[in-house]
Amino acid sequence: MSELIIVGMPRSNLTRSVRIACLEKEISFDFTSRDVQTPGRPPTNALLERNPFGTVPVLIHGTFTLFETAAICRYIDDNFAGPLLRPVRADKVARMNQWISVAMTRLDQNIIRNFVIPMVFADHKKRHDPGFAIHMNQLADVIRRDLAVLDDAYADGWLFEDRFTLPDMMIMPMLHYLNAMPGGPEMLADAPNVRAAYDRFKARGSAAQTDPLLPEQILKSA
Ligand SMILES: N[C@@H](CCC(=O)N[C@@H](CS)C(=O)NCC(=O)O)C(=O)O
Repeated sequence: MSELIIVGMPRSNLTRSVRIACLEKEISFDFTSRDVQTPGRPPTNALLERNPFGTVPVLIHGTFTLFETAAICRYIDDNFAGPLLRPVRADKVARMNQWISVAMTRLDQNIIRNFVIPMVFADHKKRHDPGFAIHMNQLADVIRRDLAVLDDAYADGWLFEDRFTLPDMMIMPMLHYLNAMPGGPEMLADAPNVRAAYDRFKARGSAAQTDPLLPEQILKSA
């Protein structure tokens, strides 16, 4: 068993970001979903002992336990040998922290919590409710505006040109879910630099190894 353990769920976009960071850092780790709650259920006591907020991912490194995706990703980059997952210059590090903050506070909310999750879990009746459709269209407009901002930021490749860095590792798994939603591919088509980055992401080994392999029936029904 490795001394580094990532606790989370394969379908969790944030758990995926952390697993991608470990793979890109080329460090060995164990990934476990043991004692993690099933969807819609309250956090298990075992998870609450590791993270009192009851969310994943959680990192366990020997006797050290850490929650919050951004903190975990930075810990992985700073504490292990391997390729650097961030830029070097101080101003660029500050810019990276800006994008991490945008990813964690804005994009995760707008794309995953407000759009993807309600879309996936809406039942047949809800999906045919005109009020729901209007609401989802408004949320889609917010995402389109976010993608337009990102499109400028991805004009030169990744956020930091040819270096695949931590905020890319946070944003790309969100786009994976967005692309699987009705209207998602069209939203990405309107942001061609983001789309190109997403296509490069899909070709990476770390993306393939962490692909949540979305169940076909969930996507078709969304
Ligand atoms: N701010 C937290 C958010 C973590 C989060 O919301 N994780 C989701 C999975 S992607 C989760 O644990 N959801 C289950 C729940 O909230 O009960 C972080 O950055 O790690």
